[in-house]
Amino acid sequence: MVTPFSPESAGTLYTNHIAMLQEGYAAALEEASFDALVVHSGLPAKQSRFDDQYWPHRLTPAFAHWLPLPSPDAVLLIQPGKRPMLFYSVVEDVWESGVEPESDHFWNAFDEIEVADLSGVASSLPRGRVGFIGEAIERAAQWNLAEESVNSGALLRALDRVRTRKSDYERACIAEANRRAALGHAAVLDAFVAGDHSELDLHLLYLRVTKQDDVHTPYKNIVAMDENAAVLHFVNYGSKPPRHKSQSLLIDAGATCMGYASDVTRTALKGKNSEAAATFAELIRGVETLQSEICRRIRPGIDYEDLHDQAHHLLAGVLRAVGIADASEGALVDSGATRFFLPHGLGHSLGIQVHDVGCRLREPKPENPYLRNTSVIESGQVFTIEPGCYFIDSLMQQLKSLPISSVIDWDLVDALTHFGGVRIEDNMAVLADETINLTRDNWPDTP
Ligand SMILES: [Mn+2]
Repeated sequence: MVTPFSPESAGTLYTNHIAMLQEGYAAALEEASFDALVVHSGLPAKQSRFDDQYWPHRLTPAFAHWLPLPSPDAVLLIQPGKRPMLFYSVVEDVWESGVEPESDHFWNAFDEIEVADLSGVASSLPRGRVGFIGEAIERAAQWNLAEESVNSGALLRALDRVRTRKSDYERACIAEANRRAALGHAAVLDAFVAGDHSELDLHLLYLRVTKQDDVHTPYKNIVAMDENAAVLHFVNYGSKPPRHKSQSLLIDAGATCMGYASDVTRTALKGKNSEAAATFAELIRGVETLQSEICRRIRPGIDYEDLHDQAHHLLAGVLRAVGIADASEGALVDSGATRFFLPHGLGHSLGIQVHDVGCRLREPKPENPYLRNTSVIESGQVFTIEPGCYFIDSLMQQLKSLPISSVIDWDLVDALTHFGGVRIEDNMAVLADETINLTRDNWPDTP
């Protein structure tokens, strides 16, 4: 069990997190031959050159790694062996207000320097090779930093590796992000079963229960009913409740805590009074069993891609069990048939970014083109496990043209197409001697 983050209990966790970053960043700087590092928090980005609206500000991930201060144009100076320095300016603005951080546990870790404007940062920079990370590269130019020091690939790769090994503080943040998301999922699943709601209704209900504005969710909620569940990233919510006796719902939605994301998917069905609905219910149970079996197999030292391949073998078993395919598991996997039902990867690294960095160190095998995690599983990693099974029209048409199509019950596939598909996704934290399911451990108790 990981205790979810709270401002009151953050003290030691956060101190240890900063100590880990000091060490990790010092090693990364040495590896990439830098003496110090400037991390810029980012600047508001215009949505279009033809308009004067701005995207919601997203912190530079390396900045968020140190502190959850949601301010644009702030600067962090990191020097091995020294306390990190934080520069920021308070701008009086009649149009905008600053965003307050949700918790103030982090201030003591930095030497804070309030400046009139950031041009003064240049005089505080140490001698030697100073790296710059951030999107606002005009700032690097203002401070006379060498062009090759800006977002250096060697440094970013070294820092990405630091990002894959989560501290206890980071696991607590992701646990709390899961607790928040789980409240929303539970409310949406209850509402779906109890009444007639549109996809838009359920999306808004999720935002309300998780106390998030749409622009603050870690990614755009996927709320898909029936056939829409076959669109892997469906976000064009319908505003009218569907009028069928049986309905499926796929909801893939997360939350954030201190800049850390959760990423959770559930699939539900109501109205099981048809043969096809009963089979789809069986398919949901099959994917759930598959998913928990894969979660059970997570161990340090295993290739994540091997788990992905094992998920295809288990999926072949599910396809056989529900009557979709009548061939051996080996034949269904080797022919590529399972890839048409499960085209995406088993999961991805999770942290500050919902598709976090550092776990796709090599290309996956050709049959797994969308796999975002090809790492060897290590203690400290946090990643998702999200197998699925879908009836995607274009992929079913391709499958029909292969010899293996003769073992598929196409009448059953046609009957199931109405339900779109299934995906079940949890967030897993790997420790040396145990693996923790941050999603299920933080699910609200059913009254
Ligand atoms: Mn995911």
